[in-house]
Amino acid sequence: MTASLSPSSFHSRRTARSLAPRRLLAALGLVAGLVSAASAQTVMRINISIGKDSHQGVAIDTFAKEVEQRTAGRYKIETFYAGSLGGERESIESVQLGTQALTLTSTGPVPNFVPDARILDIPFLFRDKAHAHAVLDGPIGQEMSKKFEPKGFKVLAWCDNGVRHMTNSKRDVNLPDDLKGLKMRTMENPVHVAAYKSLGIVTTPMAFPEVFTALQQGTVDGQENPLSVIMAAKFDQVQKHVSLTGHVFSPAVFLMNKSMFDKLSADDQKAFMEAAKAGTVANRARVDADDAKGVEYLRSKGVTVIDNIDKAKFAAKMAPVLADFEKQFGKDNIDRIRNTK
Ligand code: EAX
Repeated sequence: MTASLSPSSFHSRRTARSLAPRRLLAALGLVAGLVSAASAQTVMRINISIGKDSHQGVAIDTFAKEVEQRTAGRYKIETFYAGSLGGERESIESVQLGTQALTLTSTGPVPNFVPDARILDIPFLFRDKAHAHAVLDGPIGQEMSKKFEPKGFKVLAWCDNGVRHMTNSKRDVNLPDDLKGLKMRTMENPVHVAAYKSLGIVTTPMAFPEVFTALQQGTVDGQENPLSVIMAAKFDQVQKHVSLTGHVFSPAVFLMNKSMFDKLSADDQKAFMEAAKAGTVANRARVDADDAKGVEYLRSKGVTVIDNIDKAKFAAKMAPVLADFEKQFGKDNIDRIRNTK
C-alpha cells in the first residue's frame, strides 16, 4: 500500500502498534464482522391485521422462517401482527408504494387495487375449500396473479382466510329474513357490500382493526368472518349469536412489492415463492383445525351457534345480485371457476 508511506498513516500505524496486537485484531474483526453482516442481510417487513395466534400468524411465521433458511440468512423477514402496521387496505397500499415489502391479506380490500380480483369474493362461488384450492392453485389462480403485476404487486402464493359466517349481538339468524335491518360491519369490498345489502343487512364497511371496538360499543350489531378469525379476534366476547351461513369463501394472498421481487436473484425469487407455499400449507392446516374445533369452542364461551343453516335459502335471496355479478364479471369467467374440479 503506497498510502502507508504518508505521514498520517505512519502516525496511525504507530498508534495502532501501541495497542496490544491481539485486542486490536479482535476489535477489527468484530467491526468487519458487523459491517459484513449488516451489508449482507436485507430486512423486509410482512404484516397481518389479526393476531399472531391465528391461521394468518402461522402463515407469515412459516414464511419468515423459510425465507431465512432458504437464503442462508441473507434475507430477514420481520413479522407484525394485529394491524400494528395498519389494516389490510393500508398495508396493500404500503406494499404498492414500496414502503413495506410484503403483506398477507384477505382479498377483501384487494379489488380497490386490482378490480379483476372482485370475482374471487362472490358468495356461494366455491363449493368448498377443496374447490377453492383447486381454482387458486391452478391456472385460474395463476392468471389472476398476473393481473396484480401491472398494479405493482407480485403474488407469491394464495392461501386461505376461510369460509365466512355471520355473527351478531341481537338475535339468532336461521333464515335470510332474520338478517333484515341488522347493522353489520363488512370488509371494504364492493362485492360483499352489494351481496349483503340484498339480504337486507345495513352494511358498514370498516377496516378490521376497528371491528372489535365497534362490536363492543354497539356501533354495529354484527360482522361476518371465518371461525379462524372469530376465535383469533375473540369476537365471542362481544357477539352472542353465530350462524354457520358459510356464505362466501374468503381467500388470502401473500403480496410483495413487484419491483423488490424483480430485484431478487432468480434463486432468491424461487426461495420467496417456495417459502410462501410453505406458509400456505401451514395456513390451510390451521384453518382446518380451527374449523374442526370452532363450534365447540364458541359454545364453551357461551355463544349460540346455529349449525343447521339452509344455505340454499340464502343463495336464493341473493339470486338477483348474483345474476348481476355474472353480467359484470362475465358468466364465462364465473362458470370457468364453478366448473373447476
Ligand atoms: O384477514 O377484514 C376481515 O374481515 C378479514 O377477514 C380479517 O381481517 C382477516
